[in-house]
Amino acid sequence: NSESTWWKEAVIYQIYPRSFKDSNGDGIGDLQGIISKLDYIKSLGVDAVWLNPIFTSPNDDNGYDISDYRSIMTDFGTMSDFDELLKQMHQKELKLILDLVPNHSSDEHFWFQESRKSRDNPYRDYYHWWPAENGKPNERFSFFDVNRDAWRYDEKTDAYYLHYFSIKQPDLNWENPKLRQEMYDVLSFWFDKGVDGFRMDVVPFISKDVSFPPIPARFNGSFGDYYANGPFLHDYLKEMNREVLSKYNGVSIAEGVGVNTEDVHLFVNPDRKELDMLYHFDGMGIGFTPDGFKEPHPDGYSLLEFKQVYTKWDKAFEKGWGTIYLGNHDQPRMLTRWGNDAPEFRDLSAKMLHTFLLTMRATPFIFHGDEIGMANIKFDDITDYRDIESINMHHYLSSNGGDLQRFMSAQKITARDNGRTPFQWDDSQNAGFTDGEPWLKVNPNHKEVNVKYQENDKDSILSYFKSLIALRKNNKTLIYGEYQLLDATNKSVYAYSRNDENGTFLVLLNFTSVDAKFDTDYDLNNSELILSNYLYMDMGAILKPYQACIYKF
Ligand code: TEU
Ligand code: CA
Repeated sequence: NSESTWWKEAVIYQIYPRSFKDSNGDGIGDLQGIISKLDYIKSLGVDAVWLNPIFTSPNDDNGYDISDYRSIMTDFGTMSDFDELLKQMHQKELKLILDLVPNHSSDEHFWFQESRKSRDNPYRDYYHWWPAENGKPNERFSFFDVNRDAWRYDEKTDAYYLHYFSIKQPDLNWENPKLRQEMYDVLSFWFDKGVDGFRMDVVPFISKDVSFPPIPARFNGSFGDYYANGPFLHDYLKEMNREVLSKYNGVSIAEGVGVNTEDVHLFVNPDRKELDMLYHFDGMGIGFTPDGFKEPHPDGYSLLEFKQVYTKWDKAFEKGWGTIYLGNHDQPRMLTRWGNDAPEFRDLSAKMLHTFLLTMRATPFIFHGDEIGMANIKFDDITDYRDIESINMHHYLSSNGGDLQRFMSAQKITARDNGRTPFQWDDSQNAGFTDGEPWLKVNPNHKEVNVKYQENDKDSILSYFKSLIALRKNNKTLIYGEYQLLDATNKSVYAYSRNDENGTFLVLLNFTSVDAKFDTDYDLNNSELILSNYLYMDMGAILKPYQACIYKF
């Protein structure tokens, strides 16, 4: 495989810069903090790092509201810190992927400041405006506004502007060729510095039907599906490819919200010359109730549904390549959500989930902290939350007589801040993250769960995680080999094989806290056990709680 598709064989490590390592005691992670931990990152065996946005931002949505796409957020450092980070990463043969936010900017961006000044301002058409004399625009839903309304009235020019996210994140108007060129220039600016690719935030949303018709009823409650795949989306992506991506060697990854298995090839089929990879959201709704605020289903999640989703996505690509993840900065911790964060099951279930991530036929994205089994913090008090999504939903429910108690209890499982608490380096007061006051509370379990302990323990989650990466790297079958679901109707065990001319791997994963039977046609007596999260094995047809095994035939 050629250098230009390095990302197929890569393991990508996601860093939420605000939460990784603070170098100057202001309680906020920063670029110098990341530089100081490059040896750690390298020791994991990962190939590339994806950084959430590091650009100048008033931080209404932690950097996803950008006011200057070409400078570094003061909290995170300076451009020379960035240059040093990139240089040192490349010296260590680590690639750097940045986050492009093309769908919206900050309302404090110069473009928007100009745009809202007058109806004939040269930047007016950089955003979506609806003149008030045309009446109230058709309903659009905002993910983060306290009123849930994506149209905000702006007095100065007697018009509404569109914001799918917070009121400080006005949507950019991709129908305007000037705006598109601005974005391509931003990409070139960073590619010229030598970055190795971009993850593209809500890129399926960039094209809109600017007549803004009523949303068809079938999208009620799933606005994201309506927002995705607008009329000119693929024209814009092709243009972006032609103008920028094709001129550089970087990887392009769509955040694929609203994209299903039928549409995905439109993004990633290499013949179409658009993007390289996309990560889907099908797994992220499993076990959460669809209506209102995100709430866990009282019966937990269904492993059958989980298996169906990941099996369907394995088959989704005739041409093109998939990704796989179980957590990120928008999700609760994977251990709490898909495993079991009780002390007796923490290590076992974290290892089991990593076994899944690193043995599937797709590029794994590992969210920092998952390699040591960080868990949800489960705040009791709304004042502990920093995420605009939680705070504004709380505000909305309080002003509309919503069930706040139920909301707060759901947040312990579903809130995004659960995945954003500071990284746990050691057992000291702030987990070695900062000498100051951390911007978000540190999980008290850092006394037991931290890098310092796990680095010195060959049976730790961290050590197991490193072995898994090494195993994947040394066995192309685990990267490219055919995936086949086995024992499909088993409600407790996820069993599958990976197979090519070099042999067959059998992966067995017990997703429950009790012993579980499994039934595959493989005779384990003819195989070698390559890796397991249990020390002692009997070869019977029973898996212990959260047991994970990889056999080779
Ligand atoms: O997320 C886009 C998205 O659609 C969801 O992940 C959404 O944020 C989530 O469902 C809310 O619960 C991206 C970023 O990853 C996220 O951090 C930003 O807040 C969002 O875009 C806006 O830029
Ligand atoms: Ca700092």
